[in-house]
Amino acid sequence: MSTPAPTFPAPGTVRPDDGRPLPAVPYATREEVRAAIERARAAQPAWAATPLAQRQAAMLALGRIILERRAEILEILNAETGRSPLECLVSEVIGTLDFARSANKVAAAALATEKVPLSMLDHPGKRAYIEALPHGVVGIIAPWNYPLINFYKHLFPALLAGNGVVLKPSESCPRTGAWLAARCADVLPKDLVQVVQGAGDVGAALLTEGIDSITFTGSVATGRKVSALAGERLVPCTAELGGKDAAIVLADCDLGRTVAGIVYWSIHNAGQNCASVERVYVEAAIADAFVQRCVAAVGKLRVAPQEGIADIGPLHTAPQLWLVEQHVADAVQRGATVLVGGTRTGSGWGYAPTVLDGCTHDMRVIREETFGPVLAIVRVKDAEEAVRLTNDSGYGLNGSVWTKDVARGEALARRLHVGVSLVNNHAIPAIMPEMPWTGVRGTGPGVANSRHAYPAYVRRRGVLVDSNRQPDPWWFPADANLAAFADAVVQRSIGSMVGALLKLLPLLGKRQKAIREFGGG
Ligand code: TXE
Repeated sequence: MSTPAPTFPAPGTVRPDDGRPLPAVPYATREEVRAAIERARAAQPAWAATPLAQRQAAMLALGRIILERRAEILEILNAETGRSPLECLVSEVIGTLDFARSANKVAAAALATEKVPLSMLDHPGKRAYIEALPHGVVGIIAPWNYPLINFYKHLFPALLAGNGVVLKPSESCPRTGAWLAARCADVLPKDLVQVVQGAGDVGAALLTEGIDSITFTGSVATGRKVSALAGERLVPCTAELGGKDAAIVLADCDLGRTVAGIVYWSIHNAGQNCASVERVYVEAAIADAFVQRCVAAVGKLRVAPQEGIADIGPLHTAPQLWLVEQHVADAVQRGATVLVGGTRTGSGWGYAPTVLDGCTHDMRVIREETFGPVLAIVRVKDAEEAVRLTNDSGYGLNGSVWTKDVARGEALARRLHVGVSLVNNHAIPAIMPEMPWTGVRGTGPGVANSRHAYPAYVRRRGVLVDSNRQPDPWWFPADANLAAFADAVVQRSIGSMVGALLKLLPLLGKRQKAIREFGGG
């Protein structure tokens, strides 16, 4: 039973690392949202008409200016997330230009016009192709856990597809989105990228004020609301929601590397990663050794603020800190043991990296998205039990298997009901523009990255050009020759081609003559 939530400070007004105040950022009105969409829409047609190579060059310029002016964004990210500048650099900024380069390659394939192969026998004189057209103006609604990456994973492909964009940062980290919009203004056509600040009502206003497509990253509850409103308005929507990722540790794993990898992917960004390892299923045979090493490793981690160098930051919001404490308390109440951590750090919304042993399937820390620096360990008999428990979840983003027997690991990982299966690693496809980032169940069907994410940015148009001077044999009038023609077509499909063709050709001439007469000769 969870206790009622206390009152929290207004989002985005307190530094997570030390509690110092941050100036409030005004929220947009509905009219301002509409105006922002219209400004982007006015700039979009000229942008869509520029050659793809020019748009690709602009993406490199955007990636470059973000890196060149990284000191500014690191200071903003440090203030809004409480992470050390080094952690902000490594987790969100360092890969920007490489991401743009890869996004350019994915775009070249995803936006290429596809020629449709047609049988000249069935479709004489016809040619057809499928082209990709921008939706118009794409809205990007982002959460607070990665205030920059959660924008540019959609921003680059949406722009490459020829769209205008409206950014809607989380109310907890408005300044990062504002800075990103300013960098877009430095290198892109005026007004092409807009930013609107505010909370849920401003996010909802994007949909009611005319956006042409929406991409959403955030909680399951809000993802459902956004998807429902988009559905009502028949606006394309891709929603990437929460996760409850599991890592399965087999007895034959490389223990040192496995402990280091799982501690990283569980505690990275203070666990505030939709694909953080939230549950570890370890085979009983090595459980004691695994737990001891995890405790030793997690006990060494430093939480910002620590003279510019720290392994992780605090929780980014007060509600998140409170939720993590609720989950840990529930686990302890149900029999789990806190082996390290389990308390606030005493600075800002810092929470000590925590290892829970003896977790069971009924605990909130195993069933619900904790989204905090908590490594919850469940001891299992064998791999089969681990797979069963992993799949018994309301989420399905990543799932990983850690073993020296890679072939067995791959077979087990592909039995997990998830969007991304991994062996001996976790979560890294999130920064690979070529790999689809997607999930099942409560994680939502949305896709980020890869050409499979492109329905959020483009619609497909089919084009068919008919240069055949003869009418199609199926047109009016229906007559005895049509019946004979249809029978010969069936014979051709199920029987001998040659026999059927000998019947078809004379009938074809009769049909074409009758149809021309029907049309007046
Ligand atoms: O998410 P929200 P929050 C999970 C994590 C966390 C929980 C809440 O478990 O505890 O979500 O985080 C905008 N129409 N994740 O509160 O509410 C909102 O302004 C349109 C997982 O940040 O989903 C913000 O910009 N927009 C996730 C964005 O949606 C609306 C990362 C996300 O807010 C809206 C973050 C509405 N009705 C949190 N209501 C992940 N998958 O990585 C809110 N918003």
